Amino acid sequence: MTNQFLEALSARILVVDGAMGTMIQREGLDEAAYRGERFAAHPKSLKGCNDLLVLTQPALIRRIHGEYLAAGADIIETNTFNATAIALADYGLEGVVHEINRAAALVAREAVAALQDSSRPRFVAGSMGPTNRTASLSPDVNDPAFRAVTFNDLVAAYAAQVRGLMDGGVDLLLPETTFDTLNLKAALFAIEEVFEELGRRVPVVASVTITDKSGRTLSGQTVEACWTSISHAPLAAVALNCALGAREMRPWLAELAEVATIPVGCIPNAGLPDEMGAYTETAESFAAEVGAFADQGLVNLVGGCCGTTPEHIRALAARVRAVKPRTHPAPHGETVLSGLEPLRIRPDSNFTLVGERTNVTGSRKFRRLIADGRHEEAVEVARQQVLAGANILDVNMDEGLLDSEAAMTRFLNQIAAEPDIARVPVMVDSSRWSVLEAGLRCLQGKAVVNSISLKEGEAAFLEHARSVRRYGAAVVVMAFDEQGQAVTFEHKLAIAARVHKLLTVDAGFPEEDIIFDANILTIGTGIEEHARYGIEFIEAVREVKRRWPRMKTSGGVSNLSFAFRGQDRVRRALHAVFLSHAIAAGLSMGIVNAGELDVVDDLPADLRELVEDLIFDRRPDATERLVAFGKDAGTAAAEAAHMEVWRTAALAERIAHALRHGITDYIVSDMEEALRSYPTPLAIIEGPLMAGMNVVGDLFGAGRMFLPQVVKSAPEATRS
Ligand code: THG
Repeated sequence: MTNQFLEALSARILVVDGAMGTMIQREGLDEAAYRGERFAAHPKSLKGCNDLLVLTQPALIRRIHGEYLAAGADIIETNTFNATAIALADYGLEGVVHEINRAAALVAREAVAALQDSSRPRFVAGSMGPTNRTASLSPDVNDPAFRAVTFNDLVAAYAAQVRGLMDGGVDLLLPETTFDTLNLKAALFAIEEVFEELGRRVPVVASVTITDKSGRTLSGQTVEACWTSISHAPLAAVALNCALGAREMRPWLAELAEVATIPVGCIPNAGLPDEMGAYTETAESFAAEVGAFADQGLVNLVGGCCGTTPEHIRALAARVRAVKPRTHPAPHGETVLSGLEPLRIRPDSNFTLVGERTNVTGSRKFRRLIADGRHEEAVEVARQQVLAGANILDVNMDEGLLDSEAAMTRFLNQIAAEPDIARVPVMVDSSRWSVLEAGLRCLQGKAVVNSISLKEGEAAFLEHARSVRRYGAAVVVMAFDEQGQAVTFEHKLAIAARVHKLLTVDAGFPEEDIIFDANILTIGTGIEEHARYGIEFIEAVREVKRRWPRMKTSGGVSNLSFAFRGQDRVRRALHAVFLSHAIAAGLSMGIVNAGELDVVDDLPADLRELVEDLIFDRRPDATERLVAFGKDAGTAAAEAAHMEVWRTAALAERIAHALRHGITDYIVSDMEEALRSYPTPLAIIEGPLMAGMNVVGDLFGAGRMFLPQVVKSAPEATRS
């Protein structure tokens, strides 16, 4: 279907109108003017309620639209910035939401119809402000998990606004001035809901506000993280508006223009307000600043926000008329998730670690903390996982005695207030859809749903998949179907093929947002049928990667070793060896105990052989031999002996070992010895220290060491 707005947007730089508020302010309307006849007896003061003017002073609003159109605006915005039940509640006007939005669209349409210029089409954009409440932040300093508005409240409020705007005949919708991406995601969710309800859609442009020079939204996301959070929505364009003036906006506009695979807009204020609150940029300087962005190929859409007037728009429209619009980059096909910051999983990326400890079924300690309401200590578990190198946090509240939906909501809201945790994306882990959905409603970032499957058939699977997509999350799909859990290579691949087709063809999922989990099942149980579980997983990963290179693979690594509970050294060795083979086969990510990963090359040869015998089912007595090793290794004396063998090696080797493991216990004595054996301190740095770091570098380069392990070795090198 061709759409005039989309055609115009691809043909030239489009100009959006300027501020409505500035123009209304000039009129100096009093209380009576706001009320008109109809609201003369309204119980609350209405002065300042600009959105009401489409009902009480429609001629004024129509005239302002006309001035912007005459100035050369291609797009005029409806006077509906605050026209949601949430924002209008301040005035006691929740009851006229539909009416205001419909009337505002009609008034704007009339202004377009009255224009004596058929040289090009003009468009009416339904303006949808952020509301006066924020879904990702707590207004209560004593309770970081409190929210004054929920995702569902916002969806309901926005849906009502969208119905009114669509009823009035807008050409596009413009959720704008986003300071919290979760509010915007709710707006986009509501828009899709109403489009579906009406069986009709219009293009959508989303606009975000960077509030300060840190380049982040008020709710803490970087520009790319925010773009990632909304990249699922079928947007016609994405823009930055408001807050900073054009000059201060430049780096963030450049960042958006770099990553956005759709048209980009820039709708700044008329500069930063001075001490009196007045906007200082003249029409000429404003047009020059924004015009420069056009020259630099950064924009497809320009316009004015607070403080701009028809003069600003006239100058701007003239300035960009002959400038070519930006060409946007093609979709890159890479998996990108986000918390406050983006997580890009590129083909050459290192293995992605998903922290497993924030799971009430996977950690006794975490379960206790959640059950006892020790929220702050529970948050520390998340922090530990991220500090230990987790790139994503798996959060699971599936415990019979818990209200899992409430526990999920509370915990996600709580960690949202911790910048060093909220930095990373969240994987919402539950076997219940209601819990997954509760989690998605708390997350402004692009999250991962863990998991859905074909267990209950295709219809339920597709319904959940479409819903996940509307929330803007990636999805883990377990190798499970109507027949049950897939244990063989063939069954796993058959499910992967079905899942791939259903998700990409029927549910509109991009391949890179699908994470296939081929089931890491427990080995070493003594049951014959379990012996090949490790092999079947690794081979399935290899084949999935070969057939669908953009699809990701994952697995719960600690499942593998449940049979060795209590024998930590064996469990860790199993995880390290299994992971090294699975990663070599193409495994993209794994749910692991971050901070408890061994480097496979450091395992003693005998243990490694025992572990490989078990994983690759190389001998029938592999389990018994490993259990026997585990019993011996479990004794305190054996642990101590193992720990200290490396201390008997030569100095250079000891330094290399300490570097690899981040062991700081012997720095002083080793360095004293080095100072005696090497001619100068520089010789130590250039000799054994460099050699040690090179080993770390090589292991990392070969994918045999993970970033957190490398980072752990860095302080050792610098302290030396
Ligand atoms: N695939 C997907 N999601 C998953 C799994 C999977 N989520 C849950 C699980 N499997 C992955 N997470 C864990 C977390 C902890 C443990 C295992 C898997 C674990 N816990 C210790 C135990 O049970 O022995 C408990 C230790 C303690 O209490 O401290 O091993 O496969 N998609």
